[in-house]
Amino acid sequence: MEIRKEILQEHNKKQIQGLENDFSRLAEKLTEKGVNIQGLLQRLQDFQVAIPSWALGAGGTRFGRFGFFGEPTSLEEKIDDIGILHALTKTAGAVSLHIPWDIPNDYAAIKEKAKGHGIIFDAVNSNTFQDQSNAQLSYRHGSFSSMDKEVRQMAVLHNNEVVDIGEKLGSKSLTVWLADGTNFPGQRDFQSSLLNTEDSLKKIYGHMPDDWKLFIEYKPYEPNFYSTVIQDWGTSFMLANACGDRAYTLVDLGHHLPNTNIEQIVATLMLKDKLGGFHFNDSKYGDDDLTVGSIKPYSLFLIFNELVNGMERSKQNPELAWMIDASHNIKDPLEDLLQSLEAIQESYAKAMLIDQESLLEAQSKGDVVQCQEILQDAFRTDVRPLLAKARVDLGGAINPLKTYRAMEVRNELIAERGKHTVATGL
Ligand code: RM4
Ligand code: MN
Ligand code: MN
Repeated sequence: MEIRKEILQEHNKKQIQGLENDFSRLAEKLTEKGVNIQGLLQRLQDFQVAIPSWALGAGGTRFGRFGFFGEPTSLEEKIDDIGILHALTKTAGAVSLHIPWDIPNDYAAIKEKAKGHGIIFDAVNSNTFQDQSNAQLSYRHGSFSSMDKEVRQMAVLHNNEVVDIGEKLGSKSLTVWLADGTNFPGQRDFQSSLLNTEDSLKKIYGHMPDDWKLFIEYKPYEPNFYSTVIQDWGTSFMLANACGDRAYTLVDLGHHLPNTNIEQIVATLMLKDKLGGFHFNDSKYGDDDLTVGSIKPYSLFLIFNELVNGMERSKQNPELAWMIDASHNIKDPLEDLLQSLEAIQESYAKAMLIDQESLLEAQSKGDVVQCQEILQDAFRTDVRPLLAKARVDLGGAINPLKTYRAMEVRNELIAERGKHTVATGL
């Protein structure tokens, strides 16, 4: 199924007058404050977030999985789903493939399909956290960090293969999330685990083409509960430095212990030009992978403040690879992603509204109250008309979720694909 432009426009027609009114009121207020509206709209329009190929079906927990109806059963159908998101929002113009869950059968055809939807192939993701069905050896006791040289070799070769697959699609980066770690004290030696990991990463880095980047994720716990080899940003940063200039740390919002100051991590990494990618989600406890902005929107805004700041100030830091990394256990995956995309754009827009000059002045005077006022003035602004305007000018929907429902997209997908289909992924 595809979103037909004429039908989308019909839905927009009913809301366009309301939007114009809201937008001009907001634009007037913001212009008075010295905001460059056109610049803001442009930046919103340029902001594209990758959708991971494993997040278009229902996610599960270790206790079970409740499937969602009309899930995509092939990579082609997954790309079509992202096409729906992109047609409605104009901000989901990329896909991040997970290998081996989504290995293309026909490269030319899949590239053609993606192109037709205006979708590019962003970072490719490897998987050494599960044993593959035809594998000779097991990752039970780790992959990059394993004490067994042959297992390490298998993990490196898998990653090299992922790079080769990405190459054929036009991807320019590899994201590594390493699940290696231990469940019990004494289970393995920390130092040699780290050394083995560094060695494996260097081999993969060496295999990458010269214009590729390596993103190294970190996570404190899960699936291992006593120790994780790459447990925090410091370890990732250290490994990235050991690999070379084109290796970077990747921050996933859910990969921190409760109350960690993520915005400060972002600021530090960007200062050192070492932030390569960013995974969006939200959480209450750990790597909950909930809808972006559903639990802690103010934190997200503060993080975006540092991202926006970093993008201005750290010119050597590469353009970030943005991706939603959420799991949809209970909602329609596409609706969930629409909500996440909206929350990301909302936070980004609000962060761009922060009056940085006045903030600096208040900071230098030690006026703590005023500093907070400045941040919260931006946070409390209702920027939704701006987002809608940015979208509509590109041919997207004024209200993507409403339009998705009005068009009965899920029912159409069920009619096309059947009810009890299951997507590959988590
Ligand atoms: C991990 C991590 C990775 C993602 C997997 C599926 O927790 O966030 O980015 O590839 O989950
Ligand atoms: Mn992630
Ligand atoms: Mn995660």
